[in-house]
Amino acid sequence: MAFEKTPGWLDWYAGPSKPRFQVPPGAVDAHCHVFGPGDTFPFAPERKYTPCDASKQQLYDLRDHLGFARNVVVQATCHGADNRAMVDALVHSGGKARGIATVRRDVADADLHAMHAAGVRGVRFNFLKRLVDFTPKDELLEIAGRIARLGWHIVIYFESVDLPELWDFFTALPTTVVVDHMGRPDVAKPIDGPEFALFVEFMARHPNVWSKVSCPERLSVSGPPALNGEQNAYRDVIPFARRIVETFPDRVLWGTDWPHPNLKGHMPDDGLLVDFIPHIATTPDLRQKLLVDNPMRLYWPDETGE
Ligand code: 0GY
Repeated sequence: MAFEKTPGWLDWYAGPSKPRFQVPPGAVDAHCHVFGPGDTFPFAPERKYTPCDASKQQLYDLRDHLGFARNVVVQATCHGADNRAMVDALVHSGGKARGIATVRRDVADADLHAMHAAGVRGVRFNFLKRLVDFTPKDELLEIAGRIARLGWHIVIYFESVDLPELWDFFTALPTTVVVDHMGRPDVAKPIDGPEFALFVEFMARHPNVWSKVSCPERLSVSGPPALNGEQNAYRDVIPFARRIVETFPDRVLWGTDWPHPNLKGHMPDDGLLVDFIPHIATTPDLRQKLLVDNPMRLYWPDETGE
């Protein structure tokens, strides 16, 4: 089935540069997606955007090019609760990928067990209205209770202004909770202002909460290397990400977010995104935790990074 991309859609960056920063052996790209290909794995009727194709082989080629060893493939909203493309990527990864699914209340136990066998280790609850329709909290809590029994965790995606309203719901979740992209702070606001302070407090008070310190290209107002020069790329995001990495070094993850859905303005060179890592994790010890020890503990607890 042929799909027409959303007008203005930016395709992922072909031919990314080789990063100058060498990630430690066994590093995990803990936030990335596959899209289709649409003629094999059709996009969901309820989707809010139609992307370009971004296949598992293209993802794994990027992994090798950037020097990573493993991936965590997060179900993208354009596939709704049809997890076949993501699961297909896992089963063809040779054990080098884990997955985060989207499920509805009607998911069968047998399907959850099959996904577990394929490498799924969590579900994502998404609160961005531009990406998903509303799901009642009681349905999410029911799902949370079921997946907790499998030892899975919950990934939450929300915007910082919504944290006060969602706080009680998030703190009622019975599993490890991983926040996407630091809860999307507004980096034009002061780092010590009330909004980001609330997010730091959220993590400080709840030891089951982790954060991905990903997506400078999505959060930055100051912009990409082309505007700032490589040394200053996304410089406004650095203090926010660094604060989280240094305050919670054992509860942070990093990911490329390839193929970068819904970006406006520019598509990042993934090699330069990797070169951003030493700006936010400034010592070898912090980088080892961020890129290897933490994701291995969460996704491959029975293995050590190579
Ligand atoms: C991200 C961010 C976005 C999209 C999705 O599943 C998705 O569609 O996650 C976004 O548009 O901010 O993490 O990939």
